[in-house]
Amino acid sequence: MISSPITLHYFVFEGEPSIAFLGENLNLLLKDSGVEYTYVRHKYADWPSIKKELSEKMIYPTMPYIELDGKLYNKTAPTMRYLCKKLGKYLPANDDDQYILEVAADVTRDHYGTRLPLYRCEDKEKWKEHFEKDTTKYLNAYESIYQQNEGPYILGEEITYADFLVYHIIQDDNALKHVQGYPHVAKFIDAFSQRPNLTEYIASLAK
Ligand SMILES: N[C@@H](CCC(=O)N[C@@H](CS)C(=O)NCC(=O)O)C(=O)O
Repeated sequence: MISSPITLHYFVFEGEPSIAFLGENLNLLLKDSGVEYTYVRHKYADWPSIKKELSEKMIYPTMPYIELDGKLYNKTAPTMRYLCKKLGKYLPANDDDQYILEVAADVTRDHYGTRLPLYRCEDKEKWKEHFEKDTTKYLNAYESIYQQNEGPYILGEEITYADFLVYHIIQDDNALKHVQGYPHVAKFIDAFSQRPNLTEYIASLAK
């Protein structure tokens, strides 16, 4: 149960789309859940002083992190799983499904590792190379993950925390427009974009 408002903290990356990178995974999950929360975006220039302050309150401070019930939680996927337990949703029913979700989360982490070096990269040739070498590889991996239960989500009808990670890395990798050749991924993206608490927000990002 969540009894107090949540604050999500992350950077705002100037010159990059405001959605960029890890904080958005938590933002999407919180928005979808309908729980009350505030999203605070910090300038990177302020990070040294924030980090110093956080060092007394958490192990190895990094963004994003959340404040909940007077405590701080960081590291994206562990924080998502912790929140899911508190919310009582987005979690699997058994260990085998848990394993599938962890595999999917792990794949998104690898995918993120290939996208990160392109931060602020304006070289179209490098993006093309990345798309051909990495993005297509991961879209194929997601296709095999999503086809297992016929979708629209990884485990079938019910969305889980790993679906938020998959959606957002595809979004951050500028690959939402490339999912047509991957029918189960396309079905997932379509279902995700139509979630009642997300649809307006996702449409606003496209403007
Ligand atoms: N594994 C962590 C990675 C967090 C991370 O490296 N965050 C970056 C921003 S995207 C950060 O805080 N960088 C500043 C630093 O490491 O001091 C997670 O999933 O949250």
